Amino acid sequence: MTQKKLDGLKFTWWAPSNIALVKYWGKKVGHQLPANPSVSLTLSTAKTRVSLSVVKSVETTEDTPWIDLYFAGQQMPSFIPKIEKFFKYASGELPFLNDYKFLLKTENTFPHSAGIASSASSMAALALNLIELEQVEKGVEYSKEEFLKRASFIARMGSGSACRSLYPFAASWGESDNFGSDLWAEPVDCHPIFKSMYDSIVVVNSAEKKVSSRAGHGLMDEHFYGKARYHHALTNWNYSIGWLKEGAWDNLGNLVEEEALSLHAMMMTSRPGYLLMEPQTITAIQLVREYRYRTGVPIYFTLDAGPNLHLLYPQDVRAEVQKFLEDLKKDLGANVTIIDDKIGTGPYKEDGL
Ligand code: 2P0
Repeated sequence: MTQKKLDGLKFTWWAPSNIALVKYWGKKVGHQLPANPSVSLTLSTAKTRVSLSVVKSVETTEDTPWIDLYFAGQQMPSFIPKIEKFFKYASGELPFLNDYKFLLKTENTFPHSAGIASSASSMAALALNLIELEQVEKGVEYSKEEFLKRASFIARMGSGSACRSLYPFAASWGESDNFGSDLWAEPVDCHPIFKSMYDSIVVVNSAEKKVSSRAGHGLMDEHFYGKARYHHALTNWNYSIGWLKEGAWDNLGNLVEEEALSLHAMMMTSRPGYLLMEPQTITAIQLVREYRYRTGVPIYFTLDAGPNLHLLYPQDVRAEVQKFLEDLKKDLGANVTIIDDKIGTGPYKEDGL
């Protein structure tokens, strides 16, 4: 086989995780198309580094081994099937994926089992590397805007929420009447209060998820409240876009709590149903609300499809919230950890390689 263009190339990108304010939960018919638009804040500390090397060009056969993968320095064959499935699908857009063998080295800044979804950050970082390869392969250089949009488009194929991890501060994904696409996410205008916001992630249980996201989304297809939920989410999305721009954090914070509980209500009432909150989740929700009502400090919670809480609050109340978090940790017990994160500026390429 002749030496191909991409042989020996290596790129390394970091991409952050994100936390949805308005949740994506349920898909339209097609590949990773959301049933409703969602909007998220981009995190900063919780992120994934992915370096992608093209090891060699290969003759393609049905069972060509595509990928060698290391996670935190350890060979991790169990991670490969998901990436292979992603590459197979993405090769419709990036045909060069069929012609090479790849070495992937990936690591997270947070413990693997911290209960923080790593699929968003890892698929976003991987997609950025793939678009780098595409540029070389096609001999083009995308504008920054096109580059991120293309990476968002490809990241979505690996994991829906990943397509929102490409942008600084806030991103929206999904069609509404007047904005957006189901195929990629876009940056959203947001007020300075959100750009310096904190997210303290309260990890009450770091075990593997009880239900995979993919299966969870699937439960929405036949859900009795499915249509009502999508309508609710679209309404909430519309409010959120306005409040993000205006900096109306109290309005948005209340909506964010409603969205988290609506997501969990969907899971509790699906067939089969899942109760993903733990007793400590409920205790924390009650303590956060009680603290907010008593002091007026604008701290609001949200949840992913699991028991851990994201506590969001503006920079100007950081000092008093730190004290509250110390007490919260004592109330919740010794096994609870808090990961200190904040809203960030999005992915970046590692220099010096
Ligand atoms: C979200 N989540 O909007 C929602 C809220 C979790 C709770 O998107 O099947 O890993 O890979 O598209 O993106 C998690 O689902 O699912 C998710 P796939 P994904 O962030």
